[in-house]
Amino acid sequence: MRLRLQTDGAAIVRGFLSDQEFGRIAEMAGNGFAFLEAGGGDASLRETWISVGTIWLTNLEHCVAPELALDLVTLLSREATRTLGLSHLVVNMCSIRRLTDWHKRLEWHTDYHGGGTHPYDPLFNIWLPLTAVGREQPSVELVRGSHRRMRGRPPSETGVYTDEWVAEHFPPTDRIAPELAPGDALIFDHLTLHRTQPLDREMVSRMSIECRVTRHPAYLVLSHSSSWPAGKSPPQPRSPRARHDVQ
Ligand SMILES: O=C(O)CCC(=O)C(=O)O
Repeated sequence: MRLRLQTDGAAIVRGFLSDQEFGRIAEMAGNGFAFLEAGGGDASLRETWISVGTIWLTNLEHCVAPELALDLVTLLSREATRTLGLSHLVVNMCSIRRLTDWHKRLEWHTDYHGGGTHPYDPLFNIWLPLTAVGREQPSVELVRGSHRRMRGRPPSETGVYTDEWVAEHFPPTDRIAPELAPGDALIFDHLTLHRTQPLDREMVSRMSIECRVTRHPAYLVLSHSSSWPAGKSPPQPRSPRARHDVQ
């Protein structure tokens, strides 16, 4: 089924990363987690890794060579702009996740209500699996079209919605959990309801990047001002790759 960002609140972009880009990123992410596993990092860096299995993108420079971490930010910004048009990568809202414990999966939520992204509206999550997902390893399950109805809702206390609540408000046929290959991207609106895809086994092992990109005018200005990292040109929209897929 073909998804459209505007109407479905989600889109799949096959081959969002080239094989070479994917290899570099997967290696860097693996090295970041290996650093933490070997006891590296200060208490706050280790805390998010231990509690939720993530490294904030702003902390990656403490886990791998800082120039590699900056390269990753540049690459993600460039690919986001290439795919979504003029946009700004919200680096402090991006993270790398390694899911090894099923109990640390994420329940139904929207990034807007549960992830603190509402000040950046409109915002999209470019979810990049660094492992094939949807069969052996969990994909992200989302409710197609939910972004429209979720917009009017006040922020919930916990940001989490129960399965019963979702079943009551949305037809089961609107739920999708795409199969994605390494290098593919699942892009979704920050108002789209989503969770870690449930699988009928407890063993999981997957890495992914949550890459949050805003189109809020104030941040677009920022992306194209002097605040861009010294020596780096801001990303320019190039001939779009499959842009029609994500309208
Ligand atoms: O990695 C997952 O399973 C869920 C990702 C997610 O909820 C998010 O990126 O907001």
